[in-house]
Amino acid sequence: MKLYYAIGACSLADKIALAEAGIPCDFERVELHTRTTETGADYAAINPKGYVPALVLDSGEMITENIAILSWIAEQSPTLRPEGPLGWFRLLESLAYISTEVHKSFHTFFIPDVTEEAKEKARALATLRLDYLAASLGDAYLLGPKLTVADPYLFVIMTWAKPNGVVLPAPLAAYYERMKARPAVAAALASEGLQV
Ligand SMILES: N[C@@H](CCC(=O)N[C@@H](CS)C(=O)NCC(=O)O)C(=O)O
Repeated sequence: MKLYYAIGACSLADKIALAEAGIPCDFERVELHTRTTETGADYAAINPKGYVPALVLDSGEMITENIAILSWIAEQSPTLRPEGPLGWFRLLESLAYISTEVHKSFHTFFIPDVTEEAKEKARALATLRLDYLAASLGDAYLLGPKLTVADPYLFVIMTWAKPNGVVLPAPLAAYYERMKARPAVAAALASEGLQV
């Protein structure tokens, strides 16, 4: 199995979730500017979407999109999804919110030459989305007392907050430190040379 990733990108969520699940995986770095991988391969030929993450299974089949990859990991490792009859749907609800509302609200910061006015609007939107999560945070993690695959996704997006002037609400700042202290998270950050 191989995860195509870029340094500090949302693919870090999948790397953390794979480690938390104990699923062995190889990693190949993608240079997003050139769409080539560290082995010199043409990434666009591997994943025509051109962006990370992409997970190639041992069968050779490829899964893209964080929601799909993280759901696949949760299916392999049921401890990483919430329990109860609505557990699976709570997970999808959470992944969808993180992807389409929180992740998307940070998109502006990665557009080259974006105006300060656009950044200010993006900060306001990101804060609104994070405020909702701060208010609905579970006992220790997003969906309750135990970690699910939604947590690494939210955590990785939160690593982009400070460098872009987005202030984390207090409950999320504490949650951020809790996540950082997990060995799988610390190891994944170190593997990409990140200090967050
Ligand atoms: N819809 C995709 C979005 C993934 C995404 O935004 N990837 C970013 C890194 S966080 C990327 O590769 N951007 C480079 C590009 O779009 O060219 C998903 O949720 O997996």
